[in-house]
Amino acid sequence: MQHRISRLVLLTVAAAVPLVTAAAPAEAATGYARCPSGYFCVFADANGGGTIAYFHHGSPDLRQQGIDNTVSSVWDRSAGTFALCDRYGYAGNLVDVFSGAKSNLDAGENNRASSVAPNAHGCN
Ligand SMILES: [Ca+2]
Repeated sequence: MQHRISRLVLLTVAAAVPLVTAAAPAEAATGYARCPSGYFCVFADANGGGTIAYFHHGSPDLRQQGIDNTVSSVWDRSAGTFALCDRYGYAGNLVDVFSGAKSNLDAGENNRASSVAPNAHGCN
């Protein structure tokens, strides 16, 4: 009986995680291949490496996804354009990322994004 209760608690915790975070790490695939179709994906390392976060509607604060000031590559698998912003709350334009774009960030944009806006020129 003791064992059964412990397992129930673990299942509850695991189920709650996706509700707290807007993005979750994928462990099976590697690199860019982890980016789900239809999402805008950002990666902490070049060439789709490292921590991944992916969005339908962006994020006002990339600390929530554990990828603040570390984004080094992107893949926009959505139909729309997203903008990387230097500061929280969609402030400080860095670069627009268009549908289908898949690349490393330029040196001036690397490791700076702190929020992701869900449209072109979306950063204030
Ligand atoms: Ca920043």
